[in-house]
Amino acid sequence: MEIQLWREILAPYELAVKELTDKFNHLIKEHRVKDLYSPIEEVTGRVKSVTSILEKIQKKNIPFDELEQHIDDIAGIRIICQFVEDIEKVAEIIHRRSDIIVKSEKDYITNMKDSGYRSFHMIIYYVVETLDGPKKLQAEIQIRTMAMNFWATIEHSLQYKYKTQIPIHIKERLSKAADAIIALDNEMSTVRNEIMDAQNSSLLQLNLVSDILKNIENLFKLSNKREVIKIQDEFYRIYSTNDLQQLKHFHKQLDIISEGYRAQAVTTGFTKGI
Ligand code: 0O2
Repeated sequence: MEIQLWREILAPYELAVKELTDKFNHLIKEHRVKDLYSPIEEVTGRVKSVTSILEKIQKKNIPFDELEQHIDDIAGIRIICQFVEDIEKVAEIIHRRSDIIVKSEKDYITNMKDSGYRSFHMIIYYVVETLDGPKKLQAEIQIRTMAMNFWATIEHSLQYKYKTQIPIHIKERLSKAADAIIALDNEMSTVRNEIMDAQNSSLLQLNLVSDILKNIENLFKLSNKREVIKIQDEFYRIYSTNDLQQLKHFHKQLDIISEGYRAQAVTTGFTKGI
C-alpha cells in the first residue's frame, strides 16, 4: 500500500481526533465558565501509527480492504479524570451527545485486566464531513483517572521495551503498583467532596477576579480616573481579606456601577450623534 493511500485513509480519522478533542476541551471550558466542577481534567487524542495498524492487521489476520471495519481504535481519544466517580459522569455525558453514537463499552475498572490495566473504554461512531460527503467512522474513547493513566503509561512503555515479554519480576512489581493505584484512587474518593469544594471556590474566585479586573479596565476608559483608582484600591483591600462573600458582593456592586457608566456613555454618544 502506498504512502499516499495511507494519508487518504487516515485523514478523516485525524479530523475526528481534532474535532473530538476540541469538543471535550470545550466541555471543560463550559464547566469553568459556569463555575462548575468539570469531571474531565484533560483530553488527548492520537491517530494510530501505520506500523501499529499493520501489526494489528497481521496479528488478527484482517484483510487490507476491511481494516476500517475491524480496527476500531484508528482514532483514539483519552479522557483523564481526577476521581473514579467522574468516569461514570463522563460516560453519561458521551451517551447524551447527539453527535456520538456508542457502539460498545468495556469496563476494565470493574473487571481489571490480568496485567493490572484499568480504564473504561467506549467504541463510538462519529461522522466527519469530507470532500466526498459525510463519513461515519469508529473511534475509541478511553476514560481513566490520573492515577490509572500513570500506571498505564509506564506499563505501556515497558511493553514496548520488552515486546510483550515483560520479565516476571517486573510484572509482579507492576501488579503491586496496580494495587497501590486502586488504594490511591479509593483514598482520593473519600476526600472527593472536600477537594471538589476547595477547587470550586478557587475556580469561582478566579472567575470573579478576572471579571472584576476586566470591569476596572473598562471603567478606566469610561469614567473619572481618580474614582477608578479608589475602586481599584477597594478591590485590593477586599482581595487581601480572602473573603469570597465580600468578593462576590464587590463584583455585583461593580457590575451595577459599570452598567451605569456604559448606559451614560451610550446616551452621550447618542446626544453627540456618534
Ligand atoms: P495503543 O498503542 O495504545 O494503540 P484490540 O484493541 O482489538 O487489539 P481489544 O482487547 O479488543 O484488542 O482491545 P482493548 O483490550 O480494549 O485494548 C485497546 C487499548 O487499550 C490498547 O490499544 C491499549 O491502549 C489499552 N490497553 C489494553 N490493555 C492494556 C494493558 O494491559 N496495558 C496498557 N498499558 N494498555 C492497555 P493497543 O492497540 O494495544 O495499543
